[in-house]
Amino acid sequence: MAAEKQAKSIDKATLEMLAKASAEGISTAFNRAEQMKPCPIGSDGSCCKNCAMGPCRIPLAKGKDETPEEHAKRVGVCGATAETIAARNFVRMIAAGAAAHSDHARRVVEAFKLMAEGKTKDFHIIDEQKLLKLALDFGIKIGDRTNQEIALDIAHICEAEFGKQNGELLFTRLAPAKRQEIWRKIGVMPRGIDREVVELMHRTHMGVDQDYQNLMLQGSRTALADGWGGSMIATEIQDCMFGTPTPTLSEINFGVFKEEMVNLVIHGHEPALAEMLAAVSQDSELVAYAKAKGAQGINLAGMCCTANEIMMRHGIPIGGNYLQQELAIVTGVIEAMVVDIQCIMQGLQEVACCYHTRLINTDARSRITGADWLPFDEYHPRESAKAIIKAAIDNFPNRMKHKVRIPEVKTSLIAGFSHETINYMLGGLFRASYRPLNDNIINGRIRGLAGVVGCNNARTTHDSDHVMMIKELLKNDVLVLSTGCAAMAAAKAGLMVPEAAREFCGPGLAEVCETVGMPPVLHMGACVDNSRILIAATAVVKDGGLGDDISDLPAAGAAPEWMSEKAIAIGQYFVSSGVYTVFGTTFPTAGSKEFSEYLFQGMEELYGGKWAFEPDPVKAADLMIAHIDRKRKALGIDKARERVLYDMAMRRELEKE
Ligand code: XCC
Ligand code: SF4
Repeated sequence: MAAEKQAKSIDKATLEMLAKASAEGISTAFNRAEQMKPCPIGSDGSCCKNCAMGPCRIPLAKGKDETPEEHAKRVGVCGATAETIAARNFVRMIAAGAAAHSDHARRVVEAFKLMAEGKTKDFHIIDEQKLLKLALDFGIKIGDRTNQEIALDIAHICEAEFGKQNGELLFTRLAPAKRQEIWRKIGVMPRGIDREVVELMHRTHMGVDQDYQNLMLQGSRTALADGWGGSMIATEIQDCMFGTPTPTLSEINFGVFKEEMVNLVIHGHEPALAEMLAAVSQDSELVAYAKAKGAQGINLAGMCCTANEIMMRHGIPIGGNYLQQELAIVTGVIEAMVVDIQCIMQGLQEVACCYHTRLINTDARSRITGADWLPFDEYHPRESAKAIIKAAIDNFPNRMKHKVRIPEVKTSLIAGFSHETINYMLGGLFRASYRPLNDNIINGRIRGLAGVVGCNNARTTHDSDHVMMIKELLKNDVLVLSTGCAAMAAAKAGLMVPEAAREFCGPGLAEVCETVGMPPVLHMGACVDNSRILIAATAVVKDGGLGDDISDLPAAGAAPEWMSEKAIAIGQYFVSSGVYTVFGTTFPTAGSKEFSEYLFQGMEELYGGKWAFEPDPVKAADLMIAHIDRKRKALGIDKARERVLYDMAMRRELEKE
């Protein structure tokens, strides 16, 4: 019997555009994934090309019966074992991911510094409170100094965090005290971000570190330099300069594109340009110019994490998540797709060529052959943004009318759940605190917390694993915190409105959400904003009653459809921060049983957190729930929970009547 063909997506808009793409002969990641099967040795992490005696490919072990002689043969030319090779490949993914988040952060700090120095007039300090909080965190004198002066000190300190040769990254001080001690004891407290990435690259060079446990120490240190360093710097400085998100109503999916308007999609990760586009897109001169070209106005939408950034702060609608990027162009109404860095498929250019869409590169670090080049000038952001919008408007008359079709699919969402918002929402203006959240976890209405984050992956049904996992968690009273493309999947499935609580949650969680008026899945932002989840987890610890470390919390993390190296870096910093973290789709160390077991078991002894791999999203959710229940038991709050379960059974009975 032929294997059943896997559905490509659960999203109607995506399926509609896939059909259109296929009818128009457009190649997308979806069909390329069918044609290009993953290399089995590479996907297991068993291929090493770290020197020119290789590439060496280590075949899979024969299982338990493997003799020592057979085992000894399964090594590379230099003698590297499957364990070493898998570990080196794994930690190199961490290095790349940490580098990506941190280079994003560095750019944001540079823009912040230009603002503080008065070298650009287009950006300002929007969140003064956060500025002052950062000044306190860093021990900067406030007194009667101006915001600009304080900001400049903050910029210098943040800049120095990248190249710090010795000493600890400053934001690690925000972690629970016990966690900091664990890191110091193991020797993984991160120094400068650049230093950790460089040391990791050195240690994975041919003939250096060949002990997988030792390699993983540097893996953890580098990942922590991301989570409690680069990513956290990005989030905090962005909040200062662009505003800390507060609850915002918006919409998501291709239905946000407007046929009669100039449609501009901003895709990538850094919010500076996106912020400026948002600020000038309704500029009266530009709107008049668009009208002169026959459009009714200018419609800005986001894609991937940039979308999360400007939706969280301004309610700008989201076009779609990672696997929808090529299909957005297939609607035939995108005048320009403006890209900066990360998660931008090279395939976009070929798709753009089949329509009138202009693909516009804006960042010198990230060029796509054939795409237009309109660089973002950080000294003159406003002018750059205007030039880009003008280019989009100029392209409006070139629409190929016969190729236009916008799926009538869009969903409402409420987003903007920064740590500060959660604090305020639960505690109120005068007593902002996490106390009500902790109380509801202790009394069992909320069973636990889950961070569901990460990408889409063309090797699994688009959005399906995210949505199935999240629904299973909600049904079991687990409050979900989400970021990145996972958050967008949840939003498209209608899980980010308060009304979702009644439909999808167990009675305890539903009651809490309805009382507070919040959705059961809290959108916390882009992937760099996973740092917000770390801060929220720390706030729960500090509020008391649930242990004294992140690893004590009834909480778990997951990235069911992950694909990027950034996701591995995120997973590793969650694990190293004490979180049980489940990945789906595929796992990049399967070629080494011993190393995988270290990730799945051994790490827990050191960190109190560990990795898991489970491609079935419902089973993965159940693993998370079982972990949450173990933690509840250890805290002695499992009894309270049992009573609530009884109520749930009663409620089901009531519903039947
Ligand atoms: Fe990229 Fe950030 Fe992954 Fe989405 S979730 S595919 S990394 S856009 Ni960050
Ligand atoms: Fe092969 Fe060793 Fe060179 Fe890797 S480092 S390619 S295992 S010889």
